[in-house]
Amino acid sequence: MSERRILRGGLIGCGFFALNQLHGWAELEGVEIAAICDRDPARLEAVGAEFGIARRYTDAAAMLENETLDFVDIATTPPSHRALVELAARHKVGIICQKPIAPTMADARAMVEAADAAGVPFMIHENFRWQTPILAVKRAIESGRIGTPFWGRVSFRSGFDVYKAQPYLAQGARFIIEDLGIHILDVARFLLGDAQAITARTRRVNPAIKGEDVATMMLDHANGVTSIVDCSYATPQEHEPFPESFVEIDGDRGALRLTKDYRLTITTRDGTTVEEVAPPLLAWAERPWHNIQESVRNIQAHWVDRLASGGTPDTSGRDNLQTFGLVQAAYQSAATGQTVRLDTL
Ligand code: NAD
Ligand code: 89Y
Repeated sequence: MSERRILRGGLIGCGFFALNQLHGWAELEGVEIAAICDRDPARLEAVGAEFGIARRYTDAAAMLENETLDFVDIATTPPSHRALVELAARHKVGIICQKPIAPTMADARAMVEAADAAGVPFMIHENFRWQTPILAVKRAIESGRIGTPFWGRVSFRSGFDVYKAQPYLAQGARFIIEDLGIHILDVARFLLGDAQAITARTRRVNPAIKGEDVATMMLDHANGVTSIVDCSYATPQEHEPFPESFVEIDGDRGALRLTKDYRLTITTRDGTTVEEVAPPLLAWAERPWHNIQESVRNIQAHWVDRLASGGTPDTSGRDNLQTFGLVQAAYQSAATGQTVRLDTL
């Protein structure tokens, strides 16, 4: 029996969220982060020392030139994504790239084409669908207990101060749909199928930020399901739910609800069951982020499996064009007041 070779990854961008990615990789067998890169030398040194990674670069091109890697894990902010993905494609290594894939649809399409032309796997780090409670909802739908879904809602409403750890979120012309709504839209696709059109309304409530911090969206799914995706960072609550997503799905035989503290309730004409579907608190994780942190490890394990089997990752760059298309269409709809079909983008 042959032992599987240890996969070698290079991580680009050692900022706030990359620390979760480094912890996640450190937990997984069969993979190691062999080198790291950040254009900020101080960050590079601090993160290299914390995770015991000696091979450090301030330039991604130099890292790819000097290291023999199986893949790169791009954890920078979106303006750098396209150039880094194209660089990695030229070096013929697998590519993981953080969400949002890019600033524009044209960039996103070019990145997918670059990876395809190079023949390398390309996965967007779209991790929310890998959260334990969301996977439990998916299994509940697939069990058939609520029958065929006809309506859904995925909701994320919070007053948590996200600007403290991610100050750039307060500075962009676009905020909640591009940063957070993108995950919630992806969860809606994951649970209810692809959507072909979207109608969106947005608001900025917090005067200290530039973009929108509230969005209400209605999706027309290809299978006839209608869903609502609503997001807010302007909603303080008595029991702050950050970063829980709540889900409501009605089917022709019953309904399910994922509510606060990870309670999954399923009601049919035969009665109601309640299950706790909370994520585990990994050794390196911290509340309230542990739900997101566990999903990082889960999506990384999926990447390792798909690299080994040669299969396409579930959240491939091509798949993500659907989620990113919903983001772009939502902004267009909010600007024009019209419903926007994805095939017009
Ligand atoms: P950050 O600003 O804290 O870190 C980004 C780092 O990348 C910085 O250290 C910067 O110096 C470095 N960098 C930028 N361009 C570079 C380049 N060309 N070469 C090398 N280094 C470069 O940002 P962050 O908050 O960690 O966010 C990074 C990405 O992660 C964003 O796309 C964000 O949306 C995403 N994110 C995802 C989740 C999730 O749950 N999936 C959560 C938070 C953030
Ligand atoms: O950047 C965002 C993300 O991807 O998940 C939560 C977050 O950190 C703040 O909205």
